[in-house]
Amino acid sequence: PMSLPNATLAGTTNCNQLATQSITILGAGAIGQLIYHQLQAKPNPFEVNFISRDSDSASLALTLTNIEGEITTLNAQFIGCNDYQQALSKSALLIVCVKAYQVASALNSVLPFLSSNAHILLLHNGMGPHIDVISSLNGRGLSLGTTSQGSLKMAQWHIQQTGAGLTQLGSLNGDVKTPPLSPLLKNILLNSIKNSEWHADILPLLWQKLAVNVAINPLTAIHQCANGELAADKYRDIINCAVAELVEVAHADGINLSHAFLIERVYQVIALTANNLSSMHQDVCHQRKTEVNAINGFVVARGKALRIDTPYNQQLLKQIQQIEAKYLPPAP
Ligand code: KPL
Repeated sequence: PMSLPNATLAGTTNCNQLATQSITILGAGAIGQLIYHQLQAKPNPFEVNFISRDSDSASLALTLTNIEGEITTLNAQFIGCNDYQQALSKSALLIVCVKAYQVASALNSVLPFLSSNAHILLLHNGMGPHIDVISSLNGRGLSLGTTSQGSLKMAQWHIQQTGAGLTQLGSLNGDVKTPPLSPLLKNILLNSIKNSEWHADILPLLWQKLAVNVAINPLTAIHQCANGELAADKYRDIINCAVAELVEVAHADGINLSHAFLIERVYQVIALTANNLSSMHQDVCHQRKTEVNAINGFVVARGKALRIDTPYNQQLLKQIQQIEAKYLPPAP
C-alpha cells in the first residue's frame, strides 16, 4: 500500500485519524471481489483488505476478467477471525457486500471492533437492513448504495465482469442522519468504481431500484425464465400492480415516485438484461436463500407499518417462500 498522502496528514493531531488507514470489505462474493479489483486499479492511499469471519488470515490470488476480456490477478489480504480486531480498529471505511439477509448479523459481529470514526457503506439488493442496524452504529457514518454492475463467479476467486452497469451511492437524508463520508473516501470510490455517482439523498434511488427488483426477481424465479420473457403480455398486470403498491408505500414513507416512470424503467431493464437470469432465479436454481424479504418482503413490511395493503407483493413473497421451503431447513 502507498503511504497516506501529505494532504491527509497535514494538521492531523487526532491519533484515531492517523490510525485509520484501510478500506475493509466484508463479503467476498462476486460484487465484493469486483469492488476490490476496482479499488486496487487506481492509486489509493488506503490499504484494501477483506475481513473473513470464519477462516484464518490468508493471502489469496483474485482474478478478474474485465468486459474487454483483459485478465488481472491480484494478491488480496484476507484478515481472519483471530486477527480482525486490530484490522478493524484501523479501518476508515467498511464496505459491506453480503446478502441483504446477512447484513445485520455480519455488521453486529464486527461493530464492537470497528474504529469509532469508521464509515460504513452497505451495498446489497433490496432495502431494509439499514433500518435494523442504524441504532447500533454508535455515531459512525452510514451510506448506502446499489450497483447493477454485472459480476459473475467463474470460480471462487475468479470473477468475470459481465456488464458495465451503474453504481449509485449516497447518504441517508431522512429523519435519521449520520456523519457524512469524507471527501477523500468519496473521491476514491467514485474514481475507482466505473460509472458511479454520489447522491445527497440515496433513498429515492434505492426505491427506484427496488421497483425493478420487485417486478423482475420473483416472477423470473417463479416461472424459471430469463428476464426478457417478462415482456410478454401475461405479466403486464402483475408487474403494474406490484409496482403500484410500491409507489403507494413509498409515498406514505415520504418518497414520491412516478408509476409511469418506474414501469418504463422496469421494461427497459427487461429489454437490456433480456438474456440474464435474475439473482433470485439463480438463488432458487442453486437452492439458496433468496433476498425476497428485502425486496417484496420490504414493501409488504413497510406497507403493514404504514397501514397499506400490498396483496400483489404479499402473493409474490409467499410464492417465493413456498419455493424456498422445499429446500431450506425451517427457520429456527
Ligand atoms: O438486479 C437484478 C437482479 O437480478 O437482482 C436485475 C436488474 C433484475 C438484473 O437481473
